[in-house]
Amino acid sequence: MVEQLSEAERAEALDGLSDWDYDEARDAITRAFVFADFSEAFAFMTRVALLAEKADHHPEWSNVYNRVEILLTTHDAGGLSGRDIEMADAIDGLVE
Ligand code: HBI
Repeated sequence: MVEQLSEAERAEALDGLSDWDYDEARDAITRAFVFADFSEAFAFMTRVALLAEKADHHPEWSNVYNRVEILLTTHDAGGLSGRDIEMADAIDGLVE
C-alpha cells in the first residue's frame, strides 16, 4: 500500500518541484509542456509512457497538438504520494 504524503511532506516535496502546480481539489500535481509541434509532443509522451510502465505508475494526461498536460496522483493512496514526486522528477529529467 502506498501512503499519501502528509501536509509537511507535501510542502517539502513541492519546494523541490518548482515547475509543478499543486491541485488541491485532486491532491495532485500538474504541469503543462509545450513543444515545437505535435511530433515533438508525441515523442515526449512516448518517453513518459516508457517511464510510467517501468515504474508501474501512470499519468493522467491530455494532448492537444503541441501541448501536453500531465496530472500526477496516486489512485491507490487517494492522493499525492512519493511515487508522484519520483515520477515528476523523472519527467523533468526528460526535458531539462
Ligand atoms: N498509477 N497514477 C497511478 N496511481 C496508482 O495508484 C497506480 C498507477 N499505476 C499502476 C498502479 N497503481 C498499480 O500498482 C495498481 O493499480 C495495481
